Amino acid sequence: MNPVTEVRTDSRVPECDIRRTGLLPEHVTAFRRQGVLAVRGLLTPEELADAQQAGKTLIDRAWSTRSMDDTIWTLEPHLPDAAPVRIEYVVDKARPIAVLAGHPLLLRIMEQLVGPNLIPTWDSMVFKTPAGAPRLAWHRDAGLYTDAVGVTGAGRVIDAGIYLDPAPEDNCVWCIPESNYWDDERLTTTADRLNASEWDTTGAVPAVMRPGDALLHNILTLHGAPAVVGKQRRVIYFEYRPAEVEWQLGPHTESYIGLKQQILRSCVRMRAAESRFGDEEPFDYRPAESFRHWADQPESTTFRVPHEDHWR
Ligand SMILES: O=C(O)CCC(=O)C(=O)O
Repeated sequence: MNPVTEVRTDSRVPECDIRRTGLLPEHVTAFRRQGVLAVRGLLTPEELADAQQAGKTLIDRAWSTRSMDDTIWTLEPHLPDAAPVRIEYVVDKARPIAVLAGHPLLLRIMEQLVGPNLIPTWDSMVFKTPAGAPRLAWHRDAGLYTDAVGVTGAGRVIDAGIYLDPAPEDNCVWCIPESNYWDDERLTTTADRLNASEWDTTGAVPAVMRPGDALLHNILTLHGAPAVVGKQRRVIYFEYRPAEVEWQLGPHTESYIGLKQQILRSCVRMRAAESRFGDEEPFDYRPAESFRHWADQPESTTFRVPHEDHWR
């Protein structure tokens, strides 16, 4: 195999050095087969620093307010041992994260994998502070479909996790390659067996990541993460789905599509307006004509579109 385009598929997740090779057909195939792909070096050092600062500000705010607004804590936040572990709607909460959501390289990868009608769905930051975070049990992600493998076994509903901190083997996401094709029974049996002890990685591979990398996973890929104390790991998750899947199967209502397309277009514009990205070719969002719904909705004044307001 040509070493320049080698896709590793052994005991590690397949990977792509995005700024050197771009996303090659072999990366697409590896992702579709294994349900996971590490995209190395997505962020420039400057953009990484901005995102790290934004992540810090959001976590500091959670600690100082001890609020549960859009924030998940390990325990009731007033308890002394409580720690925040997740913040929702981060594109609305920090401009550098909105600018990140307009990242042309990321969006072009998503266009290739999700298809031309991609829309952003979930945006969150999942993190471990030095105060600690419990194990994230083995799971598939939320918003599943009846007959999910038929809809997206090959991976058109994708979560992109952008790493702000190192994720070494003892503090990274582990995943089971090809579990994206498993039926419900095999999935449940395996997850139950693995979750029966504190941390069992039988059949799994570690997704070791560096700051500025992105880990793409098919939402059907079985994954989890060990408990950790004394280390920081912050990951910004952007999930994408094809608008035609949302339109026909949900989980959101049809009106959600136009709102999220408005936000995507705004993030691309915000990024293009920043002179430091002057050399960059902005992402050209061109869904099929029948899936251009951004003008159907009143112009949104917020980047926060609560899922619960748009469930079917
Ligand atoms: O980043 C992590 O530790 C895993 C996050 C995850 O799997 C989830 O939030 O569903």
